[in-house]
Amino acid sequence: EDGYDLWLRYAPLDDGMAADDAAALGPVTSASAPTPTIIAARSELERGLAELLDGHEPAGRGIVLGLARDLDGAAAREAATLEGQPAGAYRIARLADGRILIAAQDDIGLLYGAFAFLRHLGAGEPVSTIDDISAPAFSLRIIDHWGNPSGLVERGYSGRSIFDWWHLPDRLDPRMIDYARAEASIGINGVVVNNVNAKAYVLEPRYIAKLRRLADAWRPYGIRVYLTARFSAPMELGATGTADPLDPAVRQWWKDKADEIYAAIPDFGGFLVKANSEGQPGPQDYGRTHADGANMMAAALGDRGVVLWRAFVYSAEDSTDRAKQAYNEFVPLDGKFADNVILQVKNGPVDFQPREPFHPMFGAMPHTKLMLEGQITKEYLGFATHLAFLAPLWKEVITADTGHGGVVAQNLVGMAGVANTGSDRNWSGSHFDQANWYAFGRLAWDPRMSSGNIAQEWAAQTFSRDPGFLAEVVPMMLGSRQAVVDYMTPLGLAHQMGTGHHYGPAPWICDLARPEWNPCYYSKADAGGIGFDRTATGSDALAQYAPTVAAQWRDPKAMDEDYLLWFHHLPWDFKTQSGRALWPELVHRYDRGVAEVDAMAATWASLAPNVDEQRFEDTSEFLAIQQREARWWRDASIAYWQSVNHLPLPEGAAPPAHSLDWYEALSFPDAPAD
Ligand code: BDP
Repeated sequence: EDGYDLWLRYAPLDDGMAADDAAALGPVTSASAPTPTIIAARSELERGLAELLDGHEPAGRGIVLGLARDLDGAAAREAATLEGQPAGAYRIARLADGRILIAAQDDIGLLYGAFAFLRHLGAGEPVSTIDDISAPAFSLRIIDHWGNPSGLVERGYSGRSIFDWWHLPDRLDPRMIDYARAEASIGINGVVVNNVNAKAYVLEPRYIAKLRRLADAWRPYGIRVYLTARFSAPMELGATGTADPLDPAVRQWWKDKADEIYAAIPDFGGFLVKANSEGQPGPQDYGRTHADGANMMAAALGDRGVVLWRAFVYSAEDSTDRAKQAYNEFVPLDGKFADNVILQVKNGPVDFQPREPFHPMFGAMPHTKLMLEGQITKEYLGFATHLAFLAPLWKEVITADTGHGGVVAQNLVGMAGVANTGSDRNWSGSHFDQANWYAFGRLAWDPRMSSGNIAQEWAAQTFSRDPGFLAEVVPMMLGSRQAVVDYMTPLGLAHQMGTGHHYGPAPWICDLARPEWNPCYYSKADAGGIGFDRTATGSDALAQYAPTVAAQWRDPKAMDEDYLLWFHHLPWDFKTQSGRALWPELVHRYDRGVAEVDAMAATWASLAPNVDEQRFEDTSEFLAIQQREARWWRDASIAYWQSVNHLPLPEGAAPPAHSLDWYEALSFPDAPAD
């Protein structure tokens, strides 16, 4: 058990259940002509059932895969319930004659239905109770890879890139098929294969050939490939003297490039673009707007694909409040983007922090398509080492009321997750980080799913269906992200991580060239207090939210304190809702985080009988690191705040293990920084 099989482990059901299920199941047949996707669905079912039933011969009526148009009688009536549903929807039903029907309106729906059926069985549901109809909430369910052609992955903590660019197109790593199975099993239908900080040369013909090999391999699994395109590519590749989006030669170059890609890959998804952000080129270099740039690329693609234009922008010119910049640049452009442009907006206004309020652009651009970008790889949450289940983080955002009519999820056309996969045998760098990949896909399919249900079905398939095990591991997962928030950045603090690598505490950093690179910029801690005033007396970022939303965060005495210091600069003796003053409350939250990690480690230790030795040990070792590092975060942070506020430790609080100097002197030359 090395984790390679992910949640597609298909571990044998216990004997009684396997016998019952086998009695109710029979051979897999297809009512529809075999296409590569239908063949993939059948073979996944056959493979999964053989493993789950573990030698028990299916003796009942068969499992029928069928497109609605190929079915008749009772099966057709069940399939008709899918009418009007979007691509990929499926229906799983038990027919009166005992057959199991997996029906859909398109091939990919059959594959999704096959995976769903195996998921139900894998989670331990008896065949007799499985009855499912499901459709994806969003049409775009995308994974963004941040790997470079060299094989290094920016913010990757699980080895090298999974893409073997060196040997492509001549050799396709068989892992690419397992990868596609995994993505399809959670409904992912698009993969951006290269870093947002892209090289121009990935648009050269030799890369298009590599991409084509991947596209051909993934097509049966419903996955379209996308490329990050560097805005200055025509210039860098020597074709034009400018990258100005209004220049006819530039426009023609992109059009020709799109035609060239579509000739090789007829279902190419489109371009992802990071423009005028962190030094990347973009339309503003030519005095043009984001809309000018995005629309130029959109015109090149036409109705064949989409431009995913990132809204993650911040510039040195206006660093009064980095959190305001994307909204300021993009909201005035509402309605100016072409139909096939989608703005890809990070979940929060700064940058994938352990907790941020939802991005104020959500709901604020009614005439523009938006999608949410989440980070599955845990750049700011302890890399792959710390256990933090992220479904609660994403749920917090997608269920937030925008105040513009509806919750965030209702304002989206898709979700994109920054991958945490790599060449590590277990794909994600740690076993529990597989859960974040899984959860992202499940939420992009159905944002109404609860974090608890997702954790439960993942853990049952990945580790053990034992109810006693699940009763322990699911709550442990659900509390894990809040634990990280508490020991790293409690009460709405953000960006206190070390420079460059973003691992470990560095609240004292205050001397970097650009103000918004410094942790002290975000904490604004001084002798008088701590926190970023984003009310009208400060940056007034609060005004970017709808009035009802702004109102809920305006009063520090009454608001949800999880966002307290995000929006308010408060004196150290400010009275919090617990009755404690801010300083002891802050210390209390750090301690709570540390205690929670200790509890997680104790829970895990008690689960040894339920988990195979290798994965148990791997996870135990990481939890031990997390216990130590949670203390490091707490102690270093408290030591620094004390150097600023000169306050004694609250009664009963343990003093930091070392002096502030000791923490400041630590360095991490070997931490993966990019
Ligand atoms: C930041 C990462 C950086 C990415 C950037 C982005 O530190 O490596 O390039 O996000 O999303 O969080 O473009």
